[in-house]
Amino acid sequence: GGGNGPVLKIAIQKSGRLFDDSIKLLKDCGIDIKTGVNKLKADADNFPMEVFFLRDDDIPQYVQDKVADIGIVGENVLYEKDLPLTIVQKLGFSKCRLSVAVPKGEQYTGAPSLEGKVIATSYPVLVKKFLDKNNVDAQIHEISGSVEIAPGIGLSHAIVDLVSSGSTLFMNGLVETEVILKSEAALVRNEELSPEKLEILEKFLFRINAVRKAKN
Ligand code: PRT
Ligand code: ZN
Repeated sequence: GGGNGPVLKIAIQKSGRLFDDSIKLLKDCGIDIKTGVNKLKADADNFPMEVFFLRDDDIPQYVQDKVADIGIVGENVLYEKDLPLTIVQKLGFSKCRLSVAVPKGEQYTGAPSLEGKVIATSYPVLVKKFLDKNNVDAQIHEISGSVEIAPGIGLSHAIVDLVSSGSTLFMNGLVETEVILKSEAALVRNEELSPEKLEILEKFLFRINAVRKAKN
């Protein structure tokens, strides 16, 4: 920020589970930004970086479209969007898993147990891939939130949703039966960055690695 030189534009989540750790990562890297309510973007004071605050779901597309050069997003969202973006660095936070869960007491011996069933999920692309890989024919019912209530209200036989502690599943009488994907926050980049931007990215990555090494 500040000068007229090239800046690296980074997209991070506006608020939610990725926000605090994304901001902390920048801070630990010595990059000072002013966050504010309803701010869409902010310049770093002491590093050639501009920060965009977005819904996590929009981050892969913005990086793909070069609105942002790099972004921090969960692997679950990245793979669901299925865009040709490269992970530059996994970041070790916001860890969770995308799992199949069924009502307690229901049999589940593997993907074939889903044959002919209805599965509620917010991750239709990843579920479809999982079903196809296992040659299972099932109906995917896409819902955007509160997936865990679907079996209880008769909407589906099973769900595929993100799990971290497992308490949401437990409270809804569901049991996690198979992990489809392990996920954590990742730094992604656009494939076609200018040499100047790549140089800034290298500096940023160097700092990220120093921070991560200091923690281990
Ligand atoms: O507004 P915006 O679209 O940006 O945010 P969002 O509401 O879509 O996402 P947000 O902030 O909830 O999550 C952002 C990212 O955090 C996800 O894409 C994951 O990569 C990661 N993450 C890590 C999680 C969880 N852990 C998690 N537990 N995202 C969601 N959950 C939910 C899950 O969907 C379920 O409802 O938490 C519940 C389960 O948690 P447990 O602890 O009860 O198992
Ligand atoms: Zn989201």
